[in-house]
Amino acid sequence: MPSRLALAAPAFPENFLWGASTSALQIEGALREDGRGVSIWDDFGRRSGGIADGSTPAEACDHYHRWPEDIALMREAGFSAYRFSIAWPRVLPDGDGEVNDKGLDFYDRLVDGLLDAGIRPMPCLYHWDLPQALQERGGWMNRDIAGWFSDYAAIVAGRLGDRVTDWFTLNEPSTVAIFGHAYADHAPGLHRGRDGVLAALHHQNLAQGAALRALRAAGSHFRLGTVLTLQPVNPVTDSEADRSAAIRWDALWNRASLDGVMRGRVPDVLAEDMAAWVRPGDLEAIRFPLDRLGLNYYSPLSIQYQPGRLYDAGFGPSGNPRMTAMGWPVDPKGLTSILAELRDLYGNPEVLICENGAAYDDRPDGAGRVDDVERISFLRDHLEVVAAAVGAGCNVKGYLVWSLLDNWEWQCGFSRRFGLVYVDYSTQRRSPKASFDWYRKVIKRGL
Ligand code: PNW
Repeated sequence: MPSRLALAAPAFPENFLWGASTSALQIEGALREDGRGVSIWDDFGRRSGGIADGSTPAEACDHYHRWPEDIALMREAGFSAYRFSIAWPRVLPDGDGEVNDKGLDFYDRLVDGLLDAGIRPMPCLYHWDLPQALQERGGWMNRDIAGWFSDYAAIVAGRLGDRVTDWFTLNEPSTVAIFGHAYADHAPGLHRGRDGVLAALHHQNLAQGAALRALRAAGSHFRLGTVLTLQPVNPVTDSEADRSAAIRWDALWNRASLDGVMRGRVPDVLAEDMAAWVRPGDLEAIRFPLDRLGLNYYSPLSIQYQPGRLYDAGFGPSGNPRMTAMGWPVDPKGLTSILAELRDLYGNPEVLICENGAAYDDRPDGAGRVDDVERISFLRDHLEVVAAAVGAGCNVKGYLVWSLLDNWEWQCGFSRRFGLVYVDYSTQRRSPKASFDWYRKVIKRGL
């Protein structure tokens, strides 16, 4: 007879961290309250006309006022960790100079509330809401931003560092660089091509290195990380043109950030162009021994040769019929290969999965329930991969779902729902979806 053990569901280590992630701009609202300055995303939609439903993040989920209710939801789900972001313009309305204590007070209350609920706060210092005043000085294209960002990091650590030990610096620098500085569908909405992307990548790397050192100086016991979105990049065909386009895209999307912080290196295919931005000593300043790597995983990418696009590379069909409402293919094996690569080629760093999740067309039934079976399958399939990777020696220490709440999904506005909790934006009523109950059970009893 087979032993019961052999049939046991995939297991997660003790002390595995469970929770979810959010970001300030996507949930807080209250953009004009308590002295917050303007961010590049506040009015981006109106300026660019590029937000799918014409909405703004002015109210979002009103988390700025409803955070106690949101912490109660996390507690109910049994979270042990929560990653949120700190809005730079709440802390420094002009990006540097005068500190706005009222902005810091909000995060003070939030951190205390989380600790009271037994949930570990894991703030990320930059999730895309750059102070507009800094954009006017060049933003991520100005090398001085390394100093602006590390000063901001030191201020936040000075205020919260007596209670917060886990810190992340940037969220997805490659998304910021490419979507914000070349494709223009993210703020600041620039069409600056290669120069824009490489400058923004390099200056984010520099800023991250400077901020990590400032945080280390503020707390030798801090656990420091940064958050990258890593996607296996597959050429659409086997042609030489598609394969070399995929190598260039992999360098831009994954390696410029990953090899920067982990190895102090610029990927070969970018080295010549990047040389315009790199000064002596920069690569040493970028490399940093992280305590953990934050990993966001959504899907693999299919890339093909498209002359005229950024680095003559563009998105092609994945051929995968299983897709989320974002049009992203569902492919948990991509996560397997990223985790194996971090183990085999990058020294098996400690990894916290900081985002994984899916948007679906959720609609409450007559009783107000959302039976989001597709999200449950998505999460289950990815968690099985995580459990298997841990069994295969990958150093994954936790898993955070994107996202706790439905929220303001950047250029998609409110039209895409990623939450474990449904939000009715006319009343701000929160209703846990079926996936919320499912996740609560997984946290308690395993898969
Ligand atoms: C991440 N892509 O963004 C962000 O960190 C979140 O704020 C966001 O809500 C979430 O994923 C869902 O979109 C991404 O095009 C944006 O590959 C774009 C891409 C990936 C992640």
